[in-house]
Amino acid sequence: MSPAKDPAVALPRTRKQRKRLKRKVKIKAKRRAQKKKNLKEKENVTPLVKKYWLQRYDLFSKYDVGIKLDEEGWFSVTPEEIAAWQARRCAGAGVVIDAFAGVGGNAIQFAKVRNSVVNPLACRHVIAVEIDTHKVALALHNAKIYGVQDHIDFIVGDFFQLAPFLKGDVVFLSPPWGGPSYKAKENFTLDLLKPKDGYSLFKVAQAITPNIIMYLPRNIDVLQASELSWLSSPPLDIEVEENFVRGYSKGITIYFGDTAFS
Ligand code: MGP
Ligand code: SAH
Repeated sequence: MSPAKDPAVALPRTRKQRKRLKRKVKIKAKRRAQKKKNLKEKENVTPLVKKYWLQRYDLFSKYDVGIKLDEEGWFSVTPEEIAAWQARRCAGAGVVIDAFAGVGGNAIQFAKVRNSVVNPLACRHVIAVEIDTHKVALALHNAKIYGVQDHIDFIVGDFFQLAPFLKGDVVFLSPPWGGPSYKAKENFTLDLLKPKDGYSLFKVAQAITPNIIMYLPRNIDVLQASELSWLSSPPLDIEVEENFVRGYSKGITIYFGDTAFS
């Protein structure tokens, strides 16, 4: 067999074969570069962030496209699978207010549902409120990666001050839980939420709409949180759901009003 005919040493002869080989080489080089980038990144993350960095693709499936987070963003962002589920749960809502938008984990998924073929009317627009200017910049950047920036209005400000001026069909509340040390409490009560307790927060949201979704710690006092539904007369419908990623519990979502059993 001549060397040219030996498949082991055969060189690509047709244009198509050459193109395919070029593409393969490019992909391999890209993978190598990404691996190198990841190793460098791993060395640079703070000890606190390391655990969350290892879960980066659960947080944002498009992480490698250039997602950016700050330290609080790393430990607070809602994992993508959970955020996507919560977004699907408020199908039919025209405007969703994400009161504590962080680096955009939830806002992006709320805005994405709009493009859904299954329900083209779902979650038309997102109003994303966030007090930290830097986080808003990160959230906008991340929203661009997912191509949903045109469906989100980012507002820099304090939700408690802005609430009286906001209109929406659903309010989503994922406030700070006081950092990763929230787990130290056996029973996480509503007064531990930041910057204000859960009752005050709920009342402020309720003035906008009874359709409220709260993302809370997995050690939340569920009975106490469920009692928020009694702040309305008649009491709001309520549904409590535990959220898992890869079999690990990550948080509890409570749906009130029309978002319950939707
Ligand atoms: P975690 O318990 O700190 O991480 O957060 P993990 O990987 O479950 O660690 P383990 O050691 O307990 O197994 C779990 C999830 O809770 C995060 O992915 C965030 O979605 C959410 N979360 C955590 N914190 C501290 C906050 C917070 O302050 N606010 C909000 N809204 N979400 C948070
Ligand atoms: N769901 C978000 C994470 C929210 S973490 C995500 O998936 O990315 C809670 C966020 O609330 C933090 O980013 C914090 O800066 C913001 N925050 C704290 N107090 C606030 C207030 N009064 N109004 C609006 N945002 C606030």
